[in-house]
Amino acid sequence: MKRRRFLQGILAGSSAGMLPFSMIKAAEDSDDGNGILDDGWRVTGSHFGAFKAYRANGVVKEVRPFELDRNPTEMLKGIQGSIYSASRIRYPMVRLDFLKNGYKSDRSTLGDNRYVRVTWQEAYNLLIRELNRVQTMYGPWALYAGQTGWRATGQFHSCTNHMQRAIALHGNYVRKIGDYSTGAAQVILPYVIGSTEVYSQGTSWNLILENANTIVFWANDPLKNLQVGWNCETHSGIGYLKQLKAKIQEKKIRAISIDPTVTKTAAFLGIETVYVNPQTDVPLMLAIAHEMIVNKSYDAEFIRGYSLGFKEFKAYVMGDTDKTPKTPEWAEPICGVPKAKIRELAGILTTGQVQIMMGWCIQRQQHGEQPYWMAVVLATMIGQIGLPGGGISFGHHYSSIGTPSSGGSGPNAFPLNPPEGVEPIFDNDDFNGYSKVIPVARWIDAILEPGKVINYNGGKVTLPDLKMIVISGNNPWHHHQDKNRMKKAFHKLECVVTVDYAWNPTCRFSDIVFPACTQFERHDLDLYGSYAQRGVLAMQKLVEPLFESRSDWDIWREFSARIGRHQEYTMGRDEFTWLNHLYDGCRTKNKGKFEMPDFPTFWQQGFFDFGEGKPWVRHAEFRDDPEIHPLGTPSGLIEIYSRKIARYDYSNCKGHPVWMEKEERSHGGPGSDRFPIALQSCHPNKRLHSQLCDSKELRETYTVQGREPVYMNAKDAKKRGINDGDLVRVFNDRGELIAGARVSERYSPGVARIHEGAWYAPVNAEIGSVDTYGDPNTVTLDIGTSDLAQCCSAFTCIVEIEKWRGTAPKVTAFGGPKVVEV
Ligand SMILES: Nc1nc2c(c(=O)[nH]1)N[C@H]1C(S)=C(S)[C@@H](COP(=O)(O)OP(=O)(O)OC[C@H]3O[C@@H](n4cnc5c(=O)[nH]c(N)nc54)[C@H](O)[C@@H]3O)O[C@H]1N2
Ligand SMILES: Nc1nc2c(c(=O)[nH]1)N[C@H]1C(S)=C(S)[C@@H](COP(=O)(O)OP(=O)(O)OC[C@H]3O[C@@H](n4cnc5c(=O)[nH]c(N)nc54)[C@H](O)[C@@H]3O)O[C@H]1N2
Ligand SMILES: [Mo]
Repeated sequence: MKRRRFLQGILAGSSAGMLPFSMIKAAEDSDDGNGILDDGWRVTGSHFGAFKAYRANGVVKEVRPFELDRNPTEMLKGIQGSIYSASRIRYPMVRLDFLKNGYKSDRSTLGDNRYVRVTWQEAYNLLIRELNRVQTMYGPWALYAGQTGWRATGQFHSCTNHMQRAIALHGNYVRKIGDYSTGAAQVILPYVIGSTEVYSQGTSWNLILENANTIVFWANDPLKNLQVGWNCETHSGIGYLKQLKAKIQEKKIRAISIDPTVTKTAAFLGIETVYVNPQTDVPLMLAIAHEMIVNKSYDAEFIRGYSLGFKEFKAYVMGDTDKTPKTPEWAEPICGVPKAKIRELAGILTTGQVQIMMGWCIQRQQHGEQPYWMAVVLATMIGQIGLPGGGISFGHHYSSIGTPSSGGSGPNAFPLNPPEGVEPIFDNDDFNGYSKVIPVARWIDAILEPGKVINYNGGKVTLPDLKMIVISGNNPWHHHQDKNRMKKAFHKLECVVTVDYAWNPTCRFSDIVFPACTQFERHDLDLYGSYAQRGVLAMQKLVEPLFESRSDWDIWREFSARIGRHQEYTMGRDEFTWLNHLYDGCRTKNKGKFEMPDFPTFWQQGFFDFGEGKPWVRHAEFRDDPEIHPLGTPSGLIEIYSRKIARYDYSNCKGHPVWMEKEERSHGGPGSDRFPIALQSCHPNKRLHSQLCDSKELRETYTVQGREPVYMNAKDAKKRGINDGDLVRVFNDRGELIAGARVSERYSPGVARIHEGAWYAPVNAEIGSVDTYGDPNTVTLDIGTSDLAQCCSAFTCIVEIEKWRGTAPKVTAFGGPKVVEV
C-alpha cells in the first residue's frame, strides 16, 4: 500500500487523448465506430514495450516510449509500419482451388499464393461447413486447433483464447503440450531440480549485482532478448545490464559469455567470449566437472546434503563406466575450447560467488535435455544454489525476470474454455484411440505418420490423423522446422484456416483466411511487466480496424452467433463490459494490498502503478532447509541421477547427463564433410519472431539487397569468394534459400546465423522451391529432442553457403496474396 501511486500526467499535454469513458462506451455501442476516436495522444502497450501514440486525422503519426520505460527498443519504429503494412490482410480470402473444390481441392498448388476475395458471410459459411464436415466424417481427432504462440498483448483480446473458446463451443479438438521456447527444459528440469524453472521468477538482479563475483552467460544474449516480453514489457532487465556494465568497468564483477558467437550482450559489456562449437556444451561441461573432481574443488558437502546420484555420474565422468575419462583433452577436439581454457573455467567457476545464467536456445537441439541437466549438475558441484548472486538461473534473459515482483496481480484473460456445463454442438469425445494431446513440435509428424506411437515423457502418444487445422495468434509457417517437409504434410490436409492481421507465410498455405485487426485497433488492458508486475496498463485503441478487418473477439463472436452459441461465448458482455469485468476482477484480487480506482477512472489515467517489489532469492528456502522445503523431485533433492528417467530406458535420455553425438553437427561432426557450417536460427534483434517483418521501415534497417541477412565469419566468406553485401545461397539436402551475406568477426569459423521469423517466400508451389527472402526454417531439421521431451531441434542444423550466381528471383514474401477474380 505504501507504494501505491498514480502516475499523473501519463498522457501529459494531451487533453484530447483523455477520451472520456462515456464517449468510448458510445463508440463501442454503435455498429461502426468510425470517426468516434479523437485525435491526440493515446497510451497502449505491446510485447516491445508500452508507448504513447499520437494520432492526427485518424492516422498514427508518432510513437513515443512510455515514461517509465528507461530502455525503449528500436522495435517501436516498426509499429506504424506494421499497422500500415502492405502485407495487411484486408478482406476474407479463400484459396482459389479450395473455393472451387473444397476439401477435395488440388493441394499441389498450395503456396502459389492465389486467392479470391469473399464476403464475411461466405467465409463463415465455408468455415462452418468444414467444421461440421470434419466432426461428422471423422471426429474430434481430425481437428487441430491447439497450436499457440506470440499473440499480441492484451488480456481481453488474447486471440488464441477467442479462437479456442469458439471452436470448443462447436466441437472437441486435439490440443498440444509444451512450447517451442523451452520444450526440453520444461520436461527435464522437474526431474532434476523439481520445477520447470524457465518461467519462474529468478533471484533479483540487485542482489546478484551486490553479491556475485562472476556471472556466466551461457548460450545467453539478454540484451537482445530482453527487448520483448510476454506482457507489455518494462525493459527493466536492460537497466540491470547497464548497472552490470558499470560494475564490470569498476572490476567489481567479472562476466564471461560461453557462446559460438560474440553476443550483443558480450559486445555491450566488453567481456570475454569463450567460443564453443555449436551443440557441444555437454563435453565442455563434463570436462569442467572432471577437472573439479580431479582437483577436489567441488563442494562435496553441498552434494551430500542437497543432491542424489553424484556417485553414478562421477563414475561416468571418470570413465569407470565407458572407459572414456571426460578430461579436458577429451573434450577439446569436440567442443573446440582449448584444454587450458577448460581448466581455467573450472577454476573460475569454483572461486568466489558464481551466478550461471542459462539461455534457452541450447535446449532447442537434439538431446536438448542434456546441456540443461548437466548445467544443474555443474551448479550443484559448485554448491551455491540458493545463495544471492550464486547458483544457476534459466530465465534472466526473458521478460525482465529478476526484477523484483510488486506483489500486485494483473487482470485475468478472456476465458479460454467455454462456461462450465456448456457442451459443444458436436458433443463427441471419442478420439478413436488417438491421443488428445500431442507434444507441440510433433504435429507435422502426426499429419505425415498418423497412428504412429511415440514415446513422450515416460508415456506413449498415438499421433492423431489430422485433417483440418485452425490457426490464430501463431505463425507455424515461421515457427516450425523443415519447410519442404511441412509442404508434404500440408498436401495431406483437407482444410487449413488462419486468422491473422498480416499476410504471413501461414496465410499462403491456408485455405480460408480471416482478417483480424492489429492490437492497435481495439481497446484492451494488460499487466505492465510480466514478472515485475509493475502495474496495469490500459491499451487504448489507436485507430479503427482497417479495411474489412475485425477484432478477434468480433470474429469469433459472430461465429458463435452463427452456430447458436452467442450467449455462451460472450456471457452477455460487450467489449467494454468485458474490460470493465476483467479490471474489476483484478481490483478485487489486489484489495488490501493496492487500492485501485474504479474502471472509468483507471481508463482515463491509462495506468495504475503497483510500484517496485522486494528483492528475493530463488531456492533460498531449499538451501535453508531441504527437509522443510524440499524440491518437487521424487526425492525432494537435486537429482544428478534420476531413477525415474533411467527406468524409462530411453536410448537418447539416460539416468544422468551424458554426451551423445548428434544426427548432424559442424566442426567435424556427422555430415560436416558436405555441410560444414552450423546454421543458428536465433531470435531476431529487430523483430519478435516473424512479427514486424512486415514493417518495411524497420526491415530496411537490417536487410541486405532486400533479403534477410546471414551472418558469417570472414574466413568462411573468403574461402567461398563471398563479400559482405553479396546475395548467397544457403542450402542442405532439405532445402535452399537466398539471403544477404553479412561478414562479421563476431561469428566463429564454421558458424553462421539467420534469425528465425524471416518470412518464408518460395518462388512457387513446388516442393523444394527456393525461398527468396531467407527463412532459416527452410533448412532446419524436424526431429524431437529425445523420447523424453520430443521438442524442437532447430539448432541441430548444418548447411553449405555459396555465392548466388546470376539473377536472383524476386522476393515474394510481402504485399499479400495474388488476388484472383472469379
Ligand atoms: N528455427 C527456429 N525456429 C523457431 C525458434 C528458433 O529459435 N529457431 N524459436 C521457436 C520459439 S522459441 C517460438 S516462441 C516460436 C514463435 O512462433 P510464433 O509464436 O508462431 O511466432 P510469431 O511470429 O510471434 O507469430 C505470431 C503470429 O500471431 C499473429 N498475431 C499477433 N497478434 C494477433 C492478434 O491479435 N490476432 C491474430 N489473429 N493474430 C495475431 C502475428 O501476426 C503472427 O503471425 O518460434 C519457434 N521457432
Ligand atoms: N528481440 C527479441 N527478443 C526475444 C524474442 C525475439 O523474437 N526477439 N523471442 C523471445 C522468445 S519467444 C524466446 S523463447 C527467447 C529466446 O531466448 P534464447 O533461446 O535464449 O535466445 P537465442 O537468441 O536464440 O539464443 C541465445 C544464445 O544462444 C547461443 N547459442 C546457440 N547455440 C549454442 C550452443 O550450441 N552453445 C552455446 N553455448 N550457445 C549457443 C546463440 O549464439 C545466442 O547468443 O527470446 C525472447 N526474446
Ligand atoms: Mo519462444
